[in-house]
Amino acid sequence: MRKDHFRNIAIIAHVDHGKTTLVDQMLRQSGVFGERETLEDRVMDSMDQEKERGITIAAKNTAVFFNDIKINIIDTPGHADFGGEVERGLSMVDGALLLVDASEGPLPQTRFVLRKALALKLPIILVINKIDRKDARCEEVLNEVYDLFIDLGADEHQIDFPVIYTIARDGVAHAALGDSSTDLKPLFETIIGRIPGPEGDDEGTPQFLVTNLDYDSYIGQVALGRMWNGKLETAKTVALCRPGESPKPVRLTALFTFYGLTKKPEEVAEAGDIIAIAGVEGVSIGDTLTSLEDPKPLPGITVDEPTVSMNFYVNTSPFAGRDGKYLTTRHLRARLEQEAFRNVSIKVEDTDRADSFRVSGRGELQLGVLVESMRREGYELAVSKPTIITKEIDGVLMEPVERVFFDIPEEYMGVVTEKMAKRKGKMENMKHSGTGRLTVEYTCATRGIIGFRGQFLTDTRGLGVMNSLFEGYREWAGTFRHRFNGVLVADRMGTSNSYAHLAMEDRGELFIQVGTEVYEGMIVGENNRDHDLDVNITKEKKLTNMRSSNSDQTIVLKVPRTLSLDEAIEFIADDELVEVTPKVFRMRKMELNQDKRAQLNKTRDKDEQIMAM
Ligand SMILES: Nc1nc2c(ncn2[C@@H]2O[C@H](COP(=O)(O)OP(=O)(O)OP(=O)(O)O)[C@@H](O)[C@H]2O)c(=O)[nH]1
Ligand SMILES: [Mg+2]
Repeated sequence: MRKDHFRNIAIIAHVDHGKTTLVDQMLRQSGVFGERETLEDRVMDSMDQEKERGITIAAKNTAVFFNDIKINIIDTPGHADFGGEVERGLSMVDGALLLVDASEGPLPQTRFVLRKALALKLPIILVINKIDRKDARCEEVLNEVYDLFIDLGADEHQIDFPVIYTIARDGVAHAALGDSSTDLKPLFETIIGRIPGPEGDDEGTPQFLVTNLDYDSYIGQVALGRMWNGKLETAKTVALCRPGESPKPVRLTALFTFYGLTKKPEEVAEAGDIIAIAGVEGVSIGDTLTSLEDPKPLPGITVDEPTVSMNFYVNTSPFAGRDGKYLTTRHLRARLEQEAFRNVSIKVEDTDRADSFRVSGRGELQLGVLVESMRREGYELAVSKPTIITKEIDGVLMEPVERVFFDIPEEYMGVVTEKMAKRKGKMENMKHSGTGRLTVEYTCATRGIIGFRGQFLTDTRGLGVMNSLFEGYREWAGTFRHRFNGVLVADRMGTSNSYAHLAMEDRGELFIQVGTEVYEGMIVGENNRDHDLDVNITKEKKLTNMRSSNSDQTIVLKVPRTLSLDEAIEFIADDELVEVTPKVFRMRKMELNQDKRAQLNKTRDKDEQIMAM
């Protein structure tokens, strides 16, 4: 039975193409807010890190009404690292709005999300957004999107998509460029007209598939998903089914449907709607809630495999425990397990060390966001450099490969070519845009891309754009260096001073301010040379007489290079860690003791020599 009073849609796009901004306007124009209510911009980006980073990290649900039809909307993230959120979001809906920036056109993540939507046979509405941009090129972009559909093997029916032109920021949608529309009505009408209502049988066996877990400060732990069939009622006992386990009776304490930014308590939830439930202990993603008498579980949820992993350690630095609340292995384990539980695209495993866990995800940003969340919650920890996850297929060692897209001013082609060659990248395509810019496409081992983004932005003075898309697994490309310079390492505990800072200026570039407390093994700067150097950054100037101390006053020190936490994680090498506490982060050698480190280096050099023979 088609339930025509519902529509379930997801909004998908490459990062920054305007999804969340469009949802703002859909909320405003559908009357779920009072006239006077002020809405902050991108209100769905409600997490602190989403606001700070200006990107969506977690998919979120909302619902609006148009002509008495309830439209459940899922706003998804556009950054590739959060692709798992898109996959889960798409599994709940009957159609998708594919947003494409009117100037940038389809970009790598447009391809990823469209491929996922097409595989689920979802009808698509193309929304060409930001048509107010001076450099908008709607017609070309439309053609590029057609090409993309064809390239992805879309069938005729799918290619016959409607096109809407929008200025999401102003809340205007046009069915045809230049028509007189002043609001989003054409978009709402197209959603109602072109995306079918959900199929579902209210009289059938209830089937609610848990697709997302969320924490609500009022309600506590909630499970989100779609009612595929039947009805659910509060205070009734139902069966919780998990693939591979026998059904378990559970009682629902509360049911909610979505309405604007709120969850509305309901007695009954009907087939076809997207709902949230509370009160079911231990519920996890992929579970089905169904009838106890005649359980009909749905197949669980699968998302793409993780490609990158990082080790999380208990903080063992000499400064451990100074500002954190949660310090122990037990704390770390509990928090990481909670993360894997809430987010199926993250996996947590034990390692051969009791105080460390291997955490795997889709990319370094996803893992970086987790580290940042943990420090804000009061955890102390240390993390290693992100490494890629290799696989053995038919006895051959395989590694993940990305397709990397650069959009750069022509003059930076040289430096990009050189850097990509060092990373064993292979140029696949190059196009002149005719405006002094180049688009260049490479395939490159994921290993080569980790830690490259920061470098690339510096190399192109912030004028380059870099995007990458997971391509698949290829044969291991052999070893190459990740960082070409060594580091300056503090050789003792103490406080850095201006005299020692000045003395370091010829050696390399410092990362710390004068007056920073350091410990033996802590990284204080980048060496100009390719090896590590132990330095005394606490060394005081011996005062020989009064005059020389006067000359101290004229010292002008170079400003140290400050790295963000993300940049520090990108920067460190295999034998280094980033120590993270709620207040600070520091880079350090894994082995703090300089004698032991020297010994390790000797053994490693010898191994390398043997390997080279
Ligand atoms: N000129 C112009 N800018 C827009 C328009 N719509 C959105 N923007 C801007 O584009 C930027 C990104 O908007 P978001 O809504 O955060 O994009 P998003 O697709 O949700 O981004 P992610 O969720 O991180 O993938 C913001 O600075 C918006 O103000 C538009 O129609 N015209
Ligand atoms: Mg967004």
